[in-house]
Amino acid sequence: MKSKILLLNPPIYDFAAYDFWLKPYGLLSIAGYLRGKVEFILFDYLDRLNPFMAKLKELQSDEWGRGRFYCEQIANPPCLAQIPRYFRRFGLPRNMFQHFLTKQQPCDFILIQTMMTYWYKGIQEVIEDVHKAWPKAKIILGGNYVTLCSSHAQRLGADFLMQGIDLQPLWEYLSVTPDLKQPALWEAYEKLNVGVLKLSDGCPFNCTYCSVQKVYGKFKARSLERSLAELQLLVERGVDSAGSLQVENIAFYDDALLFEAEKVLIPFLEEVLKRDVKVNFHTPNALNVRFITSELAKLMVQAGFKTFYLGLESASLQWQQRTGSKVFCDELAQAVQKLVAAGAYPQNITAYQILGHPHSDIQELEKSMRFANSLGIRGMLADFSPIPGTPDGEYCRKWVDMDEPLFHNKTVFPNILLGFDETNRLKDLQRQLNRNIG
Ligand code: B12
Ligand code: SF4
Repeated sequence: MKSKILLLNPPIYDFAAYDFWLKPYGLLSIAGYLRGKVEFILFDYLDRLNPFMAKLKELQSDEWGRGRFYCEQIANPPCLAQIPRYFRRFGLPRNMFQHFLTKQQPCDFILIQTMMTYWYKGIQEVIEDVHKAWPKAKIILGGNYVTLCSSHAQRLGADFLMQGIDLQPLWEYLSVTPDLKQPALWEAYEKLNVGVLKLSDGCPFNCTYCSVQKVYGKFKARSLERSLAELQLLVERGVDSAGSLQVENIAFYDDALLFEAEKVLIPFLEEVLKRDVKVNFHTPNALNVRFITSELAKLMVQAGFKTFYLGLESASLQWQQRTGSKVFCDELAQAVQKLVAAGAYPQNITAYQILGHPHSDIQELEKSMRFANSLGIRGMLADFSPIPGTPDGEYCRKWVDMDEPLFHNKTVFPNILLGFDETNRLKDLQRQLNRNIG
């Protein structure tokens, strides 16, 4: 008999959360490898197409499929009591899941997606509910939090932690042989309007604030054939009974989407054009502008890329060199020119800059914001989240207890480092600068 698995994407406990093309992609990928070999059901607390959220007007998607989550205000955790912001729980109400559990026959295994390290309270909540309703079910955690904070995660009461990216221990625990050619299990959703793709793993850079190379290693392309099969699945999956396309937006979760483009992204996009696939592509995870050539920019625009998020972080050369030299200012300026010449709209191009980095003293953030603005594109402040095990994250032990993941929260660290007033001043300035961009 096939075992039965519940796929679970927990709610988010945070000061802020927004559906910026958020999908539990690790979880769906694991489930895809087991397609046909086990029985699945999915409960996604963050699915905005669930009728409970879909009916709420204020949660409607914007033109690219992003939007707000349903949320409830809750008390700040005691260690964050000093942070002058409201703490909230984002996602479907808890009693919906409790009711769901009582309606179903218990599953053998529960696979839970973990994402930001500082979101573990949502995992605690769902483990508590599963334990109560289905005491015999085996709970498995995998993903970013488990990988970066494994000793903390061990205290949550799960039965098995899938740490890192070598999945062999998971297959042994589940006693199934995966089919690694299978795409993610997108059909687990009844309705879908946003999809995710990842054409590669890892990154050739090793920025001092980032964990990617430590976890995934250097850049490695995924199978093009599998990515194309996944694109096909998403596009077909999105056609409703009336024949209209629902998956209109696809976000890339790659860390280095443009690296070795001739081997990875270019062949993929050429196939997109050949198959006449009509979707909007987005790059919420910053692109490295160093790799944007005029030809690549043209191909991206032609294939359907609509929003471009570019990693700048700081315009200070000293800061850039101190943190890994992933990008320099002239490279950003040239990339913007090429994208605009290729037909991208400047108001859809955004440069990310880190707010509250521990080396802010040499970052010249305000000057950097004005520099990005002078290129005619939008800026977005990416609040710094200190990550344990990275040089910059470890340096933050000077200010916070890094063994408590709540202190990795991106709202918390900039507030502790710079203070509430300065953080707000910089955010206001960014809003003001963006006003003169289309
Ligand atoms: C996509 C992404 C985002 C998306 C959102 C993703 C989401 N659904 O929430 C966006 C762009 C919005 C985003 C935003 C941010 N992000 Co981000 N993001 C990522 C990225 C690239 C992938 C995460 C992901 O979806 N992984 C799942 C898929 C893609 O992984 P996979 O390879 O298929 O998974 C393998 C294994 O991990 C495992 N696995 C994965 N999931 C599961 C689940 C189960 C059950 C099992 C068994 C196994 C398993 O199996 C897979 C097979 O090998 C990671 C970096 C990375 N490469 O992991 C950073 C990362 C998670 N982000 C990070 C950061 C810093 C941020 C920001 C704070 C940046 C900023 N300042 O704005 C914000 C925070 C947003 C917020 N609201 O708080 C940090 C982590 C920070 C932290 N403290 O946890 C990371 C690790 C990058 C880094 N700099 O090191 N991010
Ligand atoms: S380029 Fe991006 S993904 Fe690569 S190490 Fe630097 S921040 Fe991380």
